[in-house]
Amino acid sequence: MAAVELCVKAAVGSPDVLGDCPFSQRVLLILEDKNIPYDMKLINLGDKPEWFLEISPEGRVPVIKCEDGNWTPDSDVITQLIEEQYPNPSLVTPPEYSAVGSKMFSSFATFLKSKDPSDGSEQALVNEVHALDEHLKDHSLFSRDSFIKTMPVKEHLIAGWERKVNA
Ligand SMILES: N[C@@H](CCC(=O)N[C@@H](CS)C(=O)NCC(=O)O)C(=O)O
Repeated sequence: MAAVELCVKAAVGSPDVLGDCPFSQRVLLILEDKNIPYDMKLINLGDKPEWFLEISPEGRVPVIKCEDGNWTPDSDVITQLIEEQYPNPSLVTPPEYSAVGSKMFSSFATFLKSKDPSDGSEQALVNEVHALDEHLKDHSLFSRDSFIKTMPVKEHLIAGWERKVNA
């Protein structure tokens, strides 16, 4: 058994397949890119096992167990923990790229809330998306092995969101 164990979301309707949780995917990508061996445990969030609720009382994934033997929830905390325990290769964004996409969420939120079509919020969002698009042309993420290996299939992505959209 690997030193690292990770609970992630199983696909809705296919509990033996990796599902569509961006927080789980984020941690999987980091483990893959750092070449850290891990055991992945798929959790059916529609039917959570007792042992899982004991290690994750809020019933959320991802939850990770590293070499210290403790289970840790939350992808932000897990990301920091992995970076501390496995510093090489570092996945910290180089300072020269740290601004790329950094205003994506705020510009999207401002655009969505805007009631004035001429307030520039649409253009600000377009500029931000364009800058990220340009960056990705030279720094492709989506063709990386780690990305392909941890990507949920389209059907499971739709199934994962369907419940929330139709609720
Ligand atoms: N802040 C948490 C959010 C984790 C989260 O909300 N995960 C969802 C799945 S994507 C979950 O476990 N939801 C519980 C459920 O659906 O019962 C993180 O960054 O890890």
